[in-house]
Amino acid sequence: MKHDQAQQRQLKVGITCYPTLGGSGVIATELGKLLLEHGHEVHFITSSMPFRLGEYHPNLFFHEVDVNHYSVFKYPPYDLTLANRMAQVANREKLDILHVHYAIPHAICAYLAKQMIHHPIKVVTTLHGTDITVLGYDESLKEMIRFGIEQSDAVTAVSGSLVEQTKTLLNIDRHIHKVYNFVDKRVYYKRASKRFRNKYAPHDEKLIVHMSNFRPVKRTLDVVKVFKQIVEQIPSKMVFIGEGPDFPKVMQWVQDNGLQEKVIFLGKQEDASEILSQMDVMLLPSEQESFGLVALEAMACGIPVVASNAGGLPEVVDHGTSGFVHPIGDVEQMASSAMSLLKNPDLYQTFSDECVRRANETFCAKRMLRIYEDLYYQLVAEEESTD
Ligand code: GMT
Repeated sequence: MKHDQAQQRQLKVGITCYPTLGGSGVIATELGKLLLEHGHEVHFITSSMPFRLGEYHPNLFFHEVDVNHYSVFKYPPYDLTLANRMAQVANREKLDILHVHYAIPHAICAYLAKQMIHHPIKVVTTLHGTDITVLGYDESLKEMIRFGIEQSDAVTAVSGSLVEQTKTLLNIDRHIHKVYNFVDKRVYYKRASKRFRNKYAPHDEKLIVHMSNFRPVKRTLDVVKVFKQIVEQIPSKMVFIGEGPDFPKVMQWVQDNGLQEKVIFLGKQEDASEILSQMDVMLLPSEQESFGLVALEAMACGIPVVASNAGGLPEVVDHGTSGFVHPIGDVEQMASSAMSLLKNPDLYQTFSDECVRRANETFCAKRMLRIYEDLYYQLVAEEESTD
């Protein structure tokens, strides 16, 4: 079958990701929803229901990977159970594509599953960052990551920076497609709601936001250090969304610096779109960030981002037009850039407009869907032309 003939038909796509809170799970889930809207059949093969999956759809299936904790095993065999489930589902449902998010362990599970699948199936692996930028340095896993990437039928990475890092670090020659993350503008947009502002910023204080899982790579202490400089000059409040390992350190720092009344900890929020759209500036000073999906979500709501220049962040935040990027750890410059926006309403408005334009054009969800869809069709057509 030719490429354009293959393009006519509905595809059956299996998606595996870590379904809990986190950018990779969000992207995998949102892609699944877009594929459904385009008439495809989508099978999530995951350890639990992806958290943003939404309402019932006749072409949507969820296959739970239920890991048994047999006492003979010291470690629960998630990887093997997942590979077995992938093969079961693919054989029964005649899946065309297995799209896995994260090389380790998901690309390896898909490779294993493929050996047990009785019809041609193509494996697409999307790299999100930690699998390369952290695990890629681990000698006990490096060969396995390289193997997973080389054995996939197609590999994508969420930024140009991640493509380059993967090739260099793992010494990989094969083509890796750069497919940026995306944002759904029906969810992330400048809203009229003032519910958050009315409660937390009744005197029109500026609202600075940071959203993450508080892993050390997020450098959350830099966030409060930047905020301290801002609040000394501009009436403002700091809003933290999320929780994680460095959370206690941040709480302690806030207390030691007498900022308790100025800092709001909201904890994990399943849908932060309404809150984000009422903020003024986002801070994202990460040590590593292959893309920075939260920055894009903020931009789509018209919120400029002040970030570090780590990984893919400079590809998302265009320095000097939609936000600012500064060297990792440079809290002085980050504070100064944030204040230049907060003190100058005209400049702020220009940046805010550019954020929305950039989020909706450069990172348009429909465009990214087309790229993934074309990749699937190309792989299926290759297979069918060899039949
Ligand atoms: O940043 C995290 O700790 C979560 C991680 C994940 O698995 O969701 O995020 C990674 O993937 C996101 C979606 O592609 C990217 O936006 C994040 O930048 C990336 N995190 C890192 O590179 C540290």
